[in-house]
Amino acid sequence: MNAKVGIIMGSDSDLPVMRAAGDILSQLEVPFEMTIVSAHRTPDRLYEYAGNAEGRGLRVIIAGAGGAAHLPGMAASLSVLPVIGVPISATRLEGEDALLSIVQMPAGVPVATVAIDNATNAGILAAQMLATGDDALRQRLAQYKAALSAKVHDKARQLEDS
Ligand code: RP5
Repeated sequence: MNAKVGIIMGSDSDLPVMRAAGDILSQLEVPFEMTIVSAHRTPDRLYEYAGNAEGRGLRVIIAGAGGAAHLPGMAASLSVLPVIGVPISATRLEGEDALLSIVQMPAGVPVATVAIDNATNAGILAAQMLATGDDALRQRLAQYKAALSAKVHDKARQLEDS
């Protein structure tokens, strides 16, 4: 199946965090692709990737980066696809640098930013965007949320009974 979500990251050192976005998309049966695109080390590749993303059938881009994290913002500047940014804890500033860099986009060029290292939420948000036009996916998301809720009820019961 053709990828609907493009997951990109600035470095292979981001993979341990970014893998979680792919895991949740697999669970929700959303086709995705994953690769490395560095805004600073491979700017030409970034222009090519973001410029061709929509034409290749992608509908959402998830971009993870640490430090001077320009990848999500630049991807957003080069495409009209929604971009979800994942700030990665990659430096001694533990992701606060990336968070501020990603979230502080100028008016007109938004990036939906999730919490530091929370690639799972980026995957869920991407699926929710796609689900606005996909009833079956909407159903799978509703089941996912119901399972989260059931887990909390179970834990509450266990605590109360202990
Ligand atoms: C950023 O610099 C990457 O997204 C990564 O989080 C960080 C460190 O990259 P490496 O030096 O480990 O390749 O561009």
